[in-house]
Amino acid sequence: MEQTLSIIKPDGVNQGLIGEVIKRFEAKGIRIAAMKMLQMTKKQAQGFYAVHRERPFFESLTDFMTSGPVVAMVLEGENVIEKNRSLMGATNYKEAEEGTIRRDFATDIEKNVVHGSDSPETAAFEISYFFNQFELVS
Ligand code: IDP
Ligand code: MG
Repeated sequence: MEQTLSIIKPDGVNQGLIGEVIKRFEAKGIRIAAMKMLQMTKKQAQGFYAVHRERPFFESLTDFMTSGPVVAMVLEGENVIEKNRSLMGATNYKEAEEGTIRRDFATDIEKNVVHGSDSPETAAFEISYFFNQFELVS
């Protein structure tokens, strides 16, 4: 059984999309193994997105991610990393397929509603960044 980290970003929470996003996960048979709402500090966001620290959008991205509360979730299921990525849609919502979360609700390449781990290695790092083993219900 695979696990991945999902985050409903501040723009998603602001738009009132927590229920909508979770509904899409559950409709696909994805199980939620852990969930919490929090507001990231700048340091926490910089650490989370450390792989992007040399990118021109790093400063803006980490400001955005700390601008309001987020909902972090551990999703569980067969092939859930890829399943979640396909529900999310492409990074740039203009290139995302119809019916994806980003195509339906993103307003900007940065403000794209959801985060999802992109590999087993990043999933392991990202899950442990927000959750300890006692917070996971398997
Ligand atoms: P992903 O979220 O689809 O995995 P990444 O390339 O990992 O996309 O980028 C992380 C986040 O950084 C994106 O979700 C988006 O919020 C932001 N981002 C990515 N590319 C750009 C860009 O070209 N301009 C502004 N923000 C970007
Ligand atoms: Mg990514």
